[in-house]
This record gives sequence, structure tokens and C-alpha cells, in this order.
Amino acid sequence: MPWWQTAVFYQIYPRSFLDTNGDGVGDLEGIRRRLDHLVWLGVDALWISPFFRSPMKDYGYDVSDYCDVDPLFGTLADFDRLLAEAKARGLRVIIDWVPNHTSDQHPWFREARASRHSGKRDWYIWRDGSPERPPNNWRAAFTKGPAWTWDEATRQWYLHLFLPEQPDLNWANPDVVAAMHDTLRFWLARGVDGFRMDVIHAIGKDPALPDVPAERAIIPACALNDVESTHGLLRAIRGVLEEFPGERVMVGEVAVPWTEVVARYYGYGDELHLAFNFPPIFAAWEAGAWREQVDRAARELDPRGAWPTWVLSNHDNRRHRSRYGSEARARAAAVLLLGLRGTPFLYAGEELGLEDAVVPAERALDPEPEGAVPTAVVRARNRPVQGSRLGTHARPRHTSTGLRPEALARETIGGAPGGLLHGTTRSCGGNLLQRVGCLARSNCTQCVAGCLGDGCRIRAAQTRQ
Ligand SMILES: [Ca+2]
Repeated sequence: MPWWQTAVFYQIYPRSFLDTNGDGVGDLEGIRRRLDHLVWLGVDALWISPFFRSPMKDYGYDVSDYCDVDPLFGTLADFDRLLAEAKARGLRVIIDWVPNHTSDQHPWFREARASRHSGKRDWYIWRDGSPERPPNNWRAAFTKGPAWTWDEATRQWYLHLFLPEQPDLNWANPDVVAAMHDTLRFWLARGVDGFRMDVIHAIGKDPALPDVPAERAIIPACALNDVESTHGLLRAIRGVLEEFPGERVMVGEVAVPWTEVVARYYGYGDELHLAFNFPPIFAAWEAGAWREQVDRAARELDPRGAWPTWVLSNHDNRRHRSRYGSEARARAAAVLLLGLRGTPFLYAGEELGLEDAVVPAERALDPEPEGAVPTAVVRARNRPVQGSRLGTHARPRHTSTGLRPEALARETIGGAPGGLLHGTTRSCGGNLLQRVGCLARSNCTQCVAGCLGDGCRIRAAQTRQ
């Protein structure tokens, strides 16, 4: 089996991990210093969220230079050192890639915006019209507004499925394709094992840019975009990865709410290697609901030979410890996550059962829809890191239970009761992260699902297999 089918992935949002220079923001050096701990924990691969140059309107998902490290997080030399030391420990490393849009401060967009006659004008998606009426009814994510911004200077609209500061690239332009392929080669040549590809399903657009049906117009257009041209783009991107030796992996964020649609982005063994399947995140912690999700993943992914992924928490969602409402449920969820057939993704801090924290509205930084409950942790990205102090810097949204490396070391390295996985590791007779192979690698989702809600135990599931 390829490594990415048996690996446990561990997502690190650098800003919130460990700050090593006292500026209140986690950095690449902070990750490097904790590699030994991550090895001890038993994870096989790291996914590092964006650390590229960015104005940080969307905290790194608005990239102004795909091929450099933002000074906030360190330098390219810091990244190379982190990668080398991770590899020396047997850890794989994948990094984020944000292909749907750039920052409005990216030189490509600045050039495109300068004039209708710019050589880069067509690298983005522009439409004529009047300033009163956007070209279609698409809605942007994060705002309640349209997915279009009127550029008064050149008197055209440009498309942005997210913030106005995140203009969508025009992947129908072969120069864009070539330039973005080169950004992949830049990191592949440095040795990364692959990419987590941000909203990858959205890069192809219907050239007619038709209205979405009125009853769906309230849904952000990025969650509805599903067009054939994306699949050809994905096959070409996979070809770029295959130029390089080793098993480089494409993990796609296919942020649509239907597993049957997610399945199509695996192609037939020629598009994504792995795709996130988010409907389970939104399932209640209830046996029937989860059984349906597990059944559906098998039913809709297996016919394509698509390998499932499982994720309970990430930077865009509330932590499942908070969603499910108790530590006991978080423990059971950990067993489920790591036992299901497929590749599990842990979000840093999940191994401790960390909860969301409440953040006063005046300290909010993450872009969020107007009217969102200010104290609700809608996006779990930006937490002060270990050692940061409130009141000193422009502050991330969430005060924190955040990842606490010292506490983590105390609770899990020392083996003392208290770490989320402590009880489960004992009941498995080993490190839960060194998963029971027969569960993770074979077709026994049914037996895991079958004992959900009945005092599910890994051992019981093994017996049933
Ligand atoms: Ca720092």
C-alpha cells in the first residue's frame, strides 16, 4: 500500500503551534523544535497549513508569493531545515497549496488590475457590467455579499469566491496553469511529500458563469462549484507530481457537502489520491448518524477504488471535543477516527481533547460573516500560542486552550492519566496512533460502524472481523 494509505496525518496551523521568538505568532522553528514529540506521539506525516508570504487577510490563504516563506513564520532556510529534520526522523511532510485564488497583493493581480490591456488581465476572471449589478448571483464565502467586486478604475467586475482580497485565478488560461505548476515544482524539488490542495474542486469554472438556482443562492458559490473542466486540470496537476520520484501525494479539500460529489475528484486513479470528506464533521455524535456516514463513504467511494479519509476537526471547524460535549465522547471518537478504514487526519491538540475557547468579539481577527455570534468559535485557526500574552499584539480570534506543548508532554509523554489517548492506548495495548492494521487497512468499516453506540472497543471490532 502507498504510504498515504497507512499514515496518520497531523495538521499543524503554524500560527497557533509554538512561538520561538516571542512575537506571539507560532513559527516554523516552533514546529522543528517539537518534531521529537510528534514522532513519539506516533504520527507519520505532517500537514503544515500556509506559511507563504501573505497580507494575512485570510491568515495565509491569501498568498502573495507561493515560493517564499512569510517573515512572520521564518525563512526558506528555516523550512529546509524543518523538512530535513522531519525526514531524518521518518516523518513525511505535506504543505498547503492555494490554487483557486491569490492575494490581491500578488504581483500577478496587481499587474492584472492595472489595465484592461495588461498581459496578466486574463489571469483572473473579469466581466463587464454596471456597478449596480454583479454579473451573476454567486455569493462569496466569509461575507454576505456577492462573489464580485467592481473595479472602478478599469470599470469591470472581478470574481472572488472568498474575500475581495482573494481574486480567483483563471485556470482556463494556460499561462496560469503553467505558472501554478511551477509553484508545485518549486516545493517538490525541495523535497515535500505532497500537498493539501485548498478548495481544489473550485479551480475550474463554467465559462458561462451561470446563476446558481435561486433556492441555493444563499450557499457560498465555492461549495456549489462542480464543473467538468476541473477534472482535466487535476489530471495535469497529478502529472506534475509524477515528474518527481517517490510517492508524492495530492490531498484535496473538496469542500462540497455531498460524498458522492467528493468521490468524483479521485477520478479513476488519475486525479486526487485523497480527498477530504466533510459530511461526517457535521454529523451528530449519534450511532445512527455515524453509521450512515460510514456506510455512505463505503458505498460512494469504493466503486471508484477511492481511499477514504476521516477528519473530525480542522482549522475551519469547531473542535469535536466541544461539538460532542464530553471527554468520554472525544475518546470514543478518537477510537473511531483511528480505527476506520481510510486515512485519518488529526488537528493539533486533538490528541489532548482540547476544547474551543471563547473569544471576545473585539479580539476577533478571522474573517467571518457579519452577524456571526462573536464568541462562537466558528473557525478554529488562530489561537495564541504557548507563551504569548494577551494585550500585546493584534490578536487571533481565540484565546486558548490552544495546543500546549508542555501540557501535552506532561500528559502523554509522561504517561500520566489525563491525555485524551491515555485510556484508549491502554485498552489497545499500544499506542493508538500505531493503529490496528486490520482495522485501518482492510474492509471492515461495517464492524466498526456496527458496534458504534454499544460500548464500541477496538478489540470488539477486531473480534467481529
Ligand atoms: Ca514567532
